Amino acid sequence: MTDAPAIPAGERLGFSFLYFAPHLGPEHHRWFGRLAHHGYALAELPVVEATDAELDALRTAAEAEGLGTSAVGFAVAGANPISPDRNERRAAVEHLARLAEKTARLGGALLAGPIHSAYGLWTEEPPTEDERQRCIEVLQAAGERAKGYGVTLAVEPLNRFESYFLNTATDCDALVRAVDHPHVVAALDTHHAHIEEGDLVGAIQAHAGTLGHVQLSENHRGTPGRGQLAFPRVLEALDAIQYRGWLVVEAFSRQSPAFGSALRIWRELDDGPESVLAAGAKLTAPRG
Ligand SMILES: [Mn+2]
Repeated sequence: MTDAPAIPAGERLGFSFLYFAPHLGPEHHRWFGRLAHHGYALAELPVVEATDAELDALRTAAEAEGLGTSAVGFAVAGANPISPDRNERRAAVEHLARLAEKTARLGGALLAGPIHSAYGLWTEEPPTEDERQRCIEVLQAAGERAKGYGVTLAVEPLNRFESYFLNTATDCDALVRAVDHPHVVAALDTHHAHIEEGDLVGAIQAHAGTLGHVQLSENHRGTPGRGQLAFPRVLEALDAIQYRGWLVVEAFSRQSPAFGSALRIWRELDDGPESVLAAGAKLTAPRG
């Protein structure tokens, strides 16, 4: 736990570009200016499919608007951290190291996402202790590689419909403690937590020593503040554990139709990007 003074939540507010697409191009650069306009300090950018040239262009565009960057990525089939195949686990370390390198190329210091197990891969069984041990070893090695890039890896639990391996804050906290590497921390996404946790405040308390990244996302993943998430309670609970990291608004859409379908978003959830940006910025605005 840090004794650093609290930076106001509004100055730690970010927006995830996954709202627009999983693979960003020049057509997305204009949104950095809109983030800055709405008061965001950070752009969280998907890096899995990004080329170095695209990362350089994104960094330039973000910096021109005075925005910091973080990255979002995930583990993939063929490089699954929990695979029984040793070569595949080596590939997982390389994949995560490459994501950390891409994060640094963006000028960022944090990569968040489901990096614990390959996204979309199922055994049709609950997680095993062997899988957990493999994950710990891969994240230890990946954390050491990330450290070389000045990047911290934030491990994000997903809800049961997207991952069988890591669903809850308690399990994530225990995993990160077992990894025991200064460049590996826990992440909390309120969308997943809303599904999996009995009590969101309790989940945040369970993270007190390991939480290094937060994504603010509605139960329906649409416009934040227009769903069932009690964001004021979440922010209060984060203050209470002296969380000092980023607060990244994560909403999804059909802006990229294929990505929307992959996320099972079958209807319009919002009134467009400007409305979502404004609603997200309101989450941390002083009340009263
Ligand atoms: Mn998330």
